[in-house]
Amino acid sequence: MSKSALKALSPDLKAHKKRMDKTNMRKMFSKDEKRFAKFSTSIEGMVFDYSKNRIDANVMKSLVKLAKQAGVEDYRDKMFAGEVINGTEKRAVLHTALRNTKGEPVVVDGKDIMPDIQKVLRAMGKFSNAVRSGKYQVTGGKITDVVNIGIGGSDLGPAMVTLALAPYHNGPNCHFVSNVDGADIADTLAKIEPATTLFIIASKTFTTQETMTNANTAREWLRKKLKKKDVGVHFAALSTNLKGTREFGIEDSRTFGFWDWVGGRYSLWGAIGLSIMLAVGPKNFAKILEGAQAADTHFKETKLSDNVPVLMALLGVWNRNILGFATHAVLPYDNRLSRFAAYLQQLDMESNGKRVGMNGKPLKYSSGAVVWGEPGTNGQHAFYQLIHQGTDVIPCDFLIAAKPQENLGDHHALLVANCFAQSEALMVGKTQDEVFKELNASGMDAKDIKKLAPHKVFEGNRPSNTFLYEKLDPKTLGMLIALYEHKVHVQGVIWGLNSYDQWGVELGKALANQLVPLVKGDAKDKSKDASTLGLVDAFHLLQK
Ligand code: G6Q
Repeated sequence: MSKSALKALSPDLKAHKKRMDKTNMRKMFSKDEKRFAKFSTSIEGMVFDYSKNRIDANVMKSLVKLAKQAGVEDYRDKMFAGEVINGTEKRAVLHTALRNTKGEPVVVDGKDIMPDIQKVLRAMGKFSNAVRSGKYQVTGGKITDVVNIGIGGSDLGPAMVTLALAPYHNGPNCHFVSNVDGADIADTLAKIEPATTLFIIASKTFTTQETMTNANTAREWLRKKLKKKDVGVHFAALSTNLKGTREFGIEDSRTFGFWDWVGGRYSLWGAIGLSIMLAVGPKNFAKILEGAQAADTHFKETKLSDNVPVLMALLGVWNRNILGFATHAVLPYDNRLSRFAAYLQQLDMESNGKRVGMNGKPLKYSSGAVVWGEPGTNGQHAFYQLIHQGTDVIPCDFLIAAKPQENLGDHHALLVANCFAQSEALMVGKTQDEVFKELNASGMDAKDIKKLAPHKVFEGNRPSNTFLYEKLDPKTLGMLIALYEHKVHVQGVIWGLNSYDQWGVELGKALANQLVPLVKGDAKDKSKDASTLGLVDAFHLLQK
């Protein structure tokens, strides 16, 4: 079992750490000119360089052994085969079926689910074409703006992808409203015309507080601006809850379904991706699926020691559990991936932010790291100081395209140079000797040099991975996302936890519902703690 695999192999891995502590990457690179060749691989032309980690061949051997002993291959096959691997919700986990466009039948409860998936995909394609061409008419004629109202898994994926693929955008303008903070919808409504707007209510359950509140506000807004009878055509729904969509007044012909075996944060590949399809068109959407399918095939068929998502996961476990690094930064040198870290935060932290294993017992080791990040080069002028010289070591993923979408003078060469320089600087650092030499050469006096030198030393030996792809196109993006999905899956298996539930979000939701009447002043509840009651009282006072 996975839990025992990590525990059983911990002494071996800790012995490797001791060995690694006696050297550093700079030395390992200078001793071995083949280090890059040894510790990099590729998938569909995308290079994955993991040579700037505190590893050697023996570390990697033990990590691959860990994956084997943890049952990574077995769990991977169970997932693809539609077995119930989400134990606490008794569900299969089959987002991979959504992109199995040319593949084998996938059977759940004795039924091949592929025909239903294809039916929804075709319906999405037909609707998208009709909207994009203007064949689908609303009160003001052709739709100019689409507003996706959803939150969490029903927002982050489509919002991130639509932004990332801006150069492929040739459909209506897409807006995303997620927050229950009225500012979100108010700012969006201010930008659009009611007569030419389509609202997509994206909610698997069609009960989510934030989404339903925003959906009602959008409907009220339309009712005020248009004739009541015309409002219906301005709505579509993405949901598993047909009763809910009908009650809201959305026609079945504009309701696109999915299934229990698609988790919210894994759902952009199907109906939840409608806003993406409207923006970039069905052909580009198919390319996204194609890229994800390539990642699936690679994950299924490549040996563990060369398997990109498995390597990503194992290096993460090495950094988290053996070297003790608590966070992981994702740093795309691709400005249009500015929501990628936010998307991965949900994918990774909602999946693997768990304190008990599948058996319900507390884990005896750390699980999911804190994931965070921002695009470079902006981050360099902000938080990279801490990454280079802070007391915590932060493993990083750098992402960069070989070809830019725009050919604008030196921009791309500068971007690439910055990206490569950061991982180099993190790895090589700068020794005290080097600092002394540099300052001496600058003519500074010896006393000042002594004072300043410690501040200018870089420890180095700080780990990073680099993904280098040809271009941020739909296929590459689909592949990248799916690789991270599988990374999260593999880590969940190694930690022996259920990556596919999210009970940790429930308590706050329930307490918020309880607090609504208190906040609105409709009820009193003295059973709450003094801080919560104090805040409610202070809120009422400030409102006066
Ligand atoms: C994702 C989670 C969560 C979910 C939202 C929205 O894996 O389940 O982020 O996507 O809570 O839920 P609905 O789609 O049901 O509105």
